[in-house]
Amino acid sequence: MTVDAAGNLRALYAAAESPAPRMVLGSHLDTVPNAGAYDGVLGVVMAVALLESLGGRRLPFAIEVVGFSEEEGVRFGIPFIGSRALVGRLDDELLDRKDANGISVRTAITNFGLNPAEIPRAMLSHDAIAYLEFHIEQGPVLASLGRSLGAVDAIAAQTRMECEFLGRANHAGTTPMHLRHDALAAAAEWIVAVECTAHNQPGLVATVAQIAAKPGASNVIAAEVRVTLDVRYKSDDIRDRALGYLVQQAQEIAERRGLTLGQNVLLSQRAVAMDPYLIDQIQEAIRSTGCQPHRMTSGAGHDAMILAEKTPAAMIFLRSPGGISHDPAESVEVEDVAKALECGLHLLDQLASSSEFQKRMCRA
Ligand code: HGY
Ligand code: MN
Ligand code: MN
Repeated sequence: MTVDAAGNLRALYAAAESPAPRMVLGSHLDTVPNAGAYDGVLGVVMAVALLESLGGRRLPFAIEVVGFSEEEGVRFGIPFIGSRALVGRLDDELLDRKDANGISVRTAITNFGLNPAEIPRAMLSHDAIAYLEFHIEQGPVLASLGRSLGAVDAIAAQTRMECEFLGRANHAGTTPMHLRHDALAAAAEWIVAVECTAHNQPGLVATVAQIAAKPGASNVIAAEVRVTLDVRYKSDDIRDRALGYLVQQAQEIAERRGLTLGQNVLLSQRAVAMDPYLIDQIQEAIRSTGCQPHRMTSGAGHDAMILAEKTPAAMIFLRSPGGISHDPAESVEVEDVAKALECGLHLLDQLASSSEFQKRMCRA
């Protein structure tokens, strides 16, 4: 196993003969604050377990397992740092991005004992012909249908941004209500408007989950409030339209209250379709386990949407009991993990003997 310059863990399971094209299996190693135990890391562990299940058997293609170093975007506000390195998008702008302590991605990589200058060597191998990711669904769909496994057909578009409501601090006891430019009241009005807008557009989700108010004293009217916005939808156009409307609402609220508005887009990720052929193969493999597959769109973002820029990508979802994720109550059913592994073995055998996959191997 090696550690690449972006901190991704990487290991190669050789093919029956070399040289041979490779399939990549992986997911992310990081997670969110107060998280569950499965988001990301389950996919890495399942990739390793799948290789172990081969019992030393070799396939016509090699298998590279990747544990991505950073996918959530918690520390630096911008996600997919690990997988961007594999598609050549871990650029200087992102490397210069700083965390809350003023430490840049570049410095964090160096402090970890790696060399940012070697990031270009982390690129996905040119002989990669597929990327597959096992991941918990993180939502209620499979559990509500009583299904163990899902085949992801697309990953929703998402935008993450920060908005700043810039008002004026003043004394909480002496400033009459009609003379205030209260940044926290403005942000609060907008947060309710964001939720209301999303409720009115079926399938749209919009979340304000971080808020920071300055100066933050209980007897001082807030001068500056920074909030984050996360907007997602299965298509780019509706996501874009909703985002435009929400920003316009923020501007209208700020103007009406005599404030100004700052805004900064942290991530604008288009919706990404998974590879149709791999989706079909996954559904067939799920059926081979005796399970009924469910084809579905992922509301959560995944490294597969980044890898899809360079190689056909697809995902296998495992049921999330209770639909809970990004919380310690996140779980998986042991029998679903067993079914997913069985599905993975069927899938590898299907691809190893498939003429379409042979063609893709020849083109690699
Ligand atoms: O937030 C997400 O889309 C995922 O957890 N990275
Ligand atoms: Mn996550
Ligand atoms: Mn994840």
